[in-house]
Amino acid sequence: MNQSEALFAEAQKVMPGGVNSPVRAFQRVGGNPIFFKKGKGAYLYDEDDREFVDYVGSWGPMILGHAHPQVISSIKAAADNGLSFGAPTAIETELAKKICSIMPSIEMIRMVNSGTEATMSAIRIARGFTGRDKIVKFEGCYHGHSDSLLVKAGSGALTLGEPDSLGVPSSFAEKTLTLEYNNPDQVREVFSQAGDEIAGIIVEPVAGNMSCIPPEKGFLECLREVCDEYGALLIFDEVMTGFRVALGGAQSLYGIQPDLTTLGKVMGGGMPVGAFGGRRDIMHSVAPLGAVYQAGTLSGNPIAMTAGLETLKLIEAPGFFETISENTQSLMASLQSLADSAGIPFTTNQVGGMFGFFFSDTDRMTNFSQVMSSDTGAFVTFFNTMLEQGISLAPSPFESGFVSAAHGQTEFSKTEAAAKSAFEALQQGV
Ligand code: KE4
Repeated sequence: MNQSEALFAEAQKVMPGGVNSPVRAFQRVGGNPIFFKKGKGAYLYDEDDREFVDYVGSWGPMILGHAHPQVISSIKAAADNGLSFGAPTAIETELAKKICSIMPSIEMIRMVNSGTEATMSAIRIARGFTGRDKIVKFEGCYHGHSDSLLVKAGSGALTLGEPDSLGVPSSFAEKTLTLEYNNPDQVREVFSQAGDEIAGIIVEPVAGNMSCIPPEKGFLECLREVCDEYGALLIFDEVMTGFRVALGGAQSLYGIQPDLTTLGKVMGGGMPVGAFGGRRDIMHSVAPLGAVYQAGTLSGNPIAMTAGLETLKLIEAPGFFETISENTQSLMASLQSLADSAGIPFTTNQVGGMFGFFFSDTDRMTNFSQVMSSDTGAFVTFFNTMLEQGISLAPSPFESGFVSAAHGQTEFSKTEAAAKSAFEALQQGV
């Protein structure tokens, strides 16, 4: 028994599934999760001192790579002054201003402690601001685990085959209309029937929780149009895409201005941080200014703000996103070429430093049903063969992968060599 196996046995005695978030449990890929003890740059090190090239990046936050020296030293310095005061601090305003300058659609912002809190709050604001109850989301999109949004959700819910969680009152679920991603006709049809009851649309502008599915041309534009026509709010859930697919997120890439944006992951630099923000008139409805209540003990705590601010300062460097995007594109092209050489049906999607791959002969994956028709058994073989060779991918076919600024040619060469073996294993029907 190696260290991870021993630790997992202990963890399962006191935590459900031995984890603090379901998708980490390896239930979809078999075997035991690996217990890591250290990260540095593009690498993670497990309790048996094995080294892995990491493409999970803590599910997105670690765009700089693990333990970036400037982020770590800034946190250490901030910690010397105390961890949390439950009172306003200057650094909250500094980070808020920086985000508003990077994403102009955000005129005001509220810090929270997770993406779930951000999206849960944004939904409440949309309902409070419009006086309407219904919300539109898309199948395979995941917006965290608040009741209204755990309806046909992606990510861990989909991984475990439970896109609709127990414990969500039917009165909540019936207020959530779930449509097909990249299907503007269906959106227009639903709004023509119930547009005046819909408080808002929440969408991942690049879906990352049914693996990576970019928006087809016209899809986001359609969402903007129907929200304008029927007085609903357009909420871009950029928890994953914000500061990831581009500095200004997907809204800058596709040129669509949402009414509200939710953020997380990269903006915390690895610390627990989320945020929601948008039009000033809408944000004025948030307590203590307005009647939509939202609060949080550790929201905006100085340590998390320090990590986030340092991270955003570093990713503003000229060429940062161009390099990551080129590297990711090149990695996907290499994997595609290796799969083609091995005769394995395979296709990839990539936006900036975020990517997805599918064992399917569909040329371009654009929606949930296509993803569900891909060969998840082949994914499992590929995942485990890569892991055995020291390449750590997300343990689910319904998650995106992430390239950091710390990934370079050495790491890509290791990845490509491992992938060659993995595709050959699939070819031989291992
Ligand atoms: P958190 O509450 O996990 O911080 O954020 C929820 C969330 C909201 N919106 C989007 C687009 C997200 O991707 C997420 C969380 N992402 C998953 C990974 N696909 C978190 C991993 C996990 O659940 O352990």
